[in-house]
Amino acid sequence: MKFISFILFIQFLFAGELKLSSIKIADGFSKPVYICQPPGDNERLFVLEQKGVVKMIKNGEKVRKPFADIRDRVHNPVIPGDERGLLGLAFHPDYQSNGFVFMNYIDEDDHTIISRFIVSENLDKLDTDSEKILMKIKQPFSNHNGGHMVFGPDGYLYISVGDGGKWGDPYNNAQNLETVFGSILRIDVDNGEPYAIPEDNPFLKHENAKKEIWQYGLRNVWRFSFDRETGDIYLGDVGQDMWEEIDFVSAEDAGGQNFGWRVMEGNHCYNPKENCDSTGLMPILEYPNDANYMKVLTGMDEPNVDGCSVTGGYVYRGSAIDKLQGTYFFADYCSGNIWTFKEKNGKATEFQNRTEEINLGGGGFTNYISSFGEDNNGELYIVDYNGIIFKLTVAE
Ligand SMILES: [Ca+2]
Ligand SMILES: [Ca+2]
Repeated sequence: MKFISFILFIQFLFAGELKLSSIKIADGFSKPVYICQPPGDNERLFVLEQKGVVKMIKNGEKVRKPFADIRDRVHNPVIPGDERGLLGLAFHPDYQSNGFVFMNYIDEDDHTIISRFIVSENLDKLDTDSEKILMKIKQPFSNHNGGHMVFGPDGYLYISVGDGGKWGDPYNNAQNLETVFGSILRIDVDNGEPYAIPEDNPFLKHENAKKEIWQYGLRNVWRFSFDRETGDIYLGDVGQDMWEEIDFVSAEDAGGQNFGWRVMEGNHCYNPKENCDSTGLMPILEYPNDANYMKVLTGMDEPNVDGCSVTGGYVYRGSAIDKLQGTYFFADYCSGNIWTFKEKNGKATEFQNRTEEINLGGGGFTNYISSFGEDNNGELYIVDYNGIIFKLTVAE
């Protein structure tokens, strides 16, 4: 027993020694915004380019010919700071048998389009003529288009729809269940025409509500994810002028949550500015978003502040870095900061800034982390909007 205690003690001593790093696995992408892997395929990673192209990394090598090119129907050109273009992609859980790929993009007339495509006989090529549009939503403004799509552990497709845009949610869309804006939608793509509403969606009995709504009160969730072990959901909701936030809901509580926007920004009243009804769910974590303010104040192009736009990430469930089990990674698009925490009883614990440690590009540091991604083994990737894909590793 004493010996085991000693071993445990030694392990404890070294527990703090874990040092993370990153390696570049591919570069030369044009404004990449996401990376993912189809179920049942450990050879290929798929990288989304915002202009409307999907590229592959096959057995570690970037493939020249794209998997898909839908530039003919995606809003172009993508100007700096543009929130339009190809924004999300999800492989069907039964992709190996049905070849279904779902994409979320902004078309030339500023609609959000959610479509299903089918892979061609050549498995390295999507049949772009197979497009079947499931949803077409006219965007009132060019920004806040959400765009992320993920299949949940229940097999339903979850879709992030931003509040529609402009500034301060002028139409109060996010609190309005009669519009899909400012929400996470949940649909059944395996039934109905063109899809069905799951029977346990929370607002089915609400007469005028959009029945697709799963959660609401969101400003612009750019990326969200499910913990692949627990089914808990983590959402990165981009803030207005003051606060960026991560929202968390456990798998057993999920459905029907109001995350507070535009009444609240993070933990703070937004509209009205004081004495707001703060019954909206509080974020698990917030950080100040003072980039624009600091820019004016200091005249610096890239002031050293926490950030300006949260990029939601993943709970690490890989096997390569055992000590990271259950650690949630997220980042800020503007400052390049990468942070982690562990959720315990609905609270963020062990919060850490990992930016220097992960040291993207060995010091060739990026300010533009557009997304994280996860492969089938649960290993994590970091997408640099400047065109580079990194993999999270342990320092030698
Ligand atoms: Ca919009
Ligand atoms: Ca909120």
